[in-house]
Amino acid sequence: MKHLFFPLFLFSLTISCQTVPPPEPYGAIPSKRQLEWHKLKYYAFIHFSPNTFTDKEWGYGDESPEIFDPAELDVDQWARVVKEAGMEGIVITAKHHDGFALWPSKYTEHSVKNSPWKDGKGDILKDLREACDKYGLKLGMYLSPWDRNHPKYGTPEYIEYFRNQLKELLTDYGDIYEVWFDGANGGDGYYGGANETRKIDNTTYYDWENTRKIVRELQPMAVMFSDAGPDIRWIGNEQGYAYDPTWAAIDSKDLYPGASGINDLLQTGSEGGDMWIAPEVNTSIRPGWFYHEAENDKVKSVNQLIDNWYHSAGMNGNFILNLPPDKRGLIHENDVKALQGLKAYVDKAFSVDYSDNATVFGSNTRGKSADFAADKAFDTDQETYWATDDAVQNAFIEIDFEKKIEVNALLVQEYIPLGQRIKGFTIEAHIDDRYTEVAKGITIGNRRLVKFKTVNTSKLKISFNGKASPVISNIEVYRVPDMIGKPSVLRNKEGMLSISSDSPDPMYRYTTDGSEPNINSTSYTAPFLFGNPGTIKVKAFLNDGTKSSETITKKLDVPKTKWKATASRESHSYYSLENAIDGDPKSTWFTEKENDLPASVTIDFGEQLPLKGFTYLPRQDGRNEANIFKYKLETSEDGEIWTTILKEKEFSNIGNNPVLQEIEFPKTIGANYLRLTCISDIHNEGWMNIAELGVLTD
Ligand code: FUL
Repeated sequence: MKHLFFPLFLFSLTISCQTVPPPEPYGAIPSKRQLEWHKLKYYAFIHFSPNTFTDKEWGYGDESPEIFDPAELDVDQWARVVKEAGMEGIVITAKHHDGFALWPSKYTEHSVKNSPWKDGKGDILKDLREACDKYGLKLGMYLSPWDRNHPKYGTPEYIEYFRNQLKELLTDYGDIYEVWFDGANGGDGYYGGANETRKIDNTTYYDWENTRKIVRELQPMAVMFSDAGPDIRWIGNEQGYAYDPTWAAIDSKDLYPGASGINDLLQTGSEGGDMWIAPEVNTSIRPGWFYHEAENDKVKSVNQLIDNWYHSAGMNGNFILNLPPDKRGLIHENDVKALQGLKAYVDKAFSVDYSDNATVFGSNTRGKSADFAADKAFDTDQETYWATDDAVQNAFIEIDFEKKIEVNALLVQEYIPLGQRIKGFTIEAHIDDRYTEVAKGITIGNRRLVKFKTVNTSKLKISFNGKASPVISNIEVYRVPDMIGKPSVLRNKEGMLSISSDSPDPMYRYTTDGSEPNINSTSYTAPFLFGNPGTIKVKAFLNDGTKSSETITKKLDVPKTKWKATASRESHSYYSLENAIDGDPKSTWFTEKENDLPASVTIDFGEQLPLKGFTYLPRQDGRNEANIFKYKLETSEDGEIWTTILKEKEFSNIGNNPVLQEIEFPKTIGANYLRLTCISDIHNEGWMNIAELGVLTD
């Protein structure tokens, strides 16, 4: 029961409530279909295709449909897992870049109808529709515009094919809430046997205007995702992070199909942008988008997912989390466990809203009307809101708990049908008889979760600076569980291993025999030599050990102590070559930018190593220029005679998802030298970078 601290005005409140008009909308505002989408916050992505069986991220398009054989495929399991995770829908890769259709499309033979699964009589989309209906989930379709299988890709005939497939998806599978058009276009592919590079002009080839009409006609309520909206936009990274500020609007002049180099703009949106195209925050629960057995122990931790939660559903976006089914056709148990962990956290953290029994006060109330009083931001009705007089753009709300309580998080929501109006807010807690600032931020929008240090307080004050008068539909106050930041493990070139974290003074315990560390395991006090290949597991503990972090497992190969690196090209300014082998993922080597390639780096191991493969980590600073796309890998025993191990390979999707690439060789080879040659970088700018180069040995 909410009390409004406003007794003196009660009389005037009741008589004026009939006549006070609501505020006028400000700036760009969402459409009806966008508003429906904003009511969601968390749903699943499913990446499933022949890639699941070939261990690839981007299929070339020449994969035989025969390899698609998920023996235990159970879409009911997917839907159940998704529902139990608290998610509200599923977007499935009906067709990824490899062109393979998960439904028996009339227009191609490259589909499930030529797979052993269900003797070619199966239709994953139909089964998934039924499962979604059973569990009350929405269904969305990802249809890749780039098709590395289709012989006519690059010609107008392919556009017709693409549209025909789109029509099938939007007619045969019930209500579709979201259509996902991927902007990725890598160039080369199988293309019906041509095996060539096909360049298209992204800005015109797909004739989006007319393609979009099909969606509007067949599924008027579906939101469209693409690199150019028109309904929702990419957040500019695949790590699952929106930051402050995140404006829902964006300048339409900067957003067009095929626009590149706008990741920063996609991230922030545009203050005062003319189109409402809010961000969808995407990431995969594993490093890759498709299932890879080698990533079974690299599933995002619960803490990591919680961090994503605050930076997506809590940062004016919706959270789409990818759950790639494995070769059996099931969502892997490790992924399920992580999902359940996030669900348990969210349920616990946001179970008690401490504003529920508080008295609230607004520094101004629109026309002194009860309809717009501060308590409207605390009721359960999302259609009511606290609003101020038009002239009052800076105002505050005070929440009086009437006794001291511990709190550390706040949920704030603007009433977005009237636009995104707030630019700047502060949260203060009443401690020792005065207000102390505990958090501040720039944007709020549809949903903003703010975490701050735990305070013991009887009152909170939230001040808003509006670009127009503030219109706040909801505020909730929480005491969320404390978290211990995960430890990070670094080993430098000399093999010295150090452990750190951003939590205050934790105690670290570790094991090297594969067992789970506990409070009695070896204690870490200072960097020590970790001179051989091995696995270390680290856990941080606080206080008497009652609070602990998640366990970090780090596999370390041979140390790089004796390694020497040389390059075919000069380094770019101060980005020294040593950065590529110093063990620090934050330091990166860049070559000079010379507008041509190849360029290569050679490592002299100083000894012979049994090489099973190599690892490449591109720059980790959130940018992707100079990331290696196509490469050649050679080894040598004497530095003179070289053997080509991998002739021309690609690091698929390394532009959008710059995670560690672990590449296994066809067989183990003894080598004293390794040479990595960059054949092309992702933007064809003629340079390369390496944050860390490593090896996989037996
Ligand atoms: C990217 C694609 O290239 C990836 O394979 C994945 O589908 C991701 C969601 O979008 O652009």
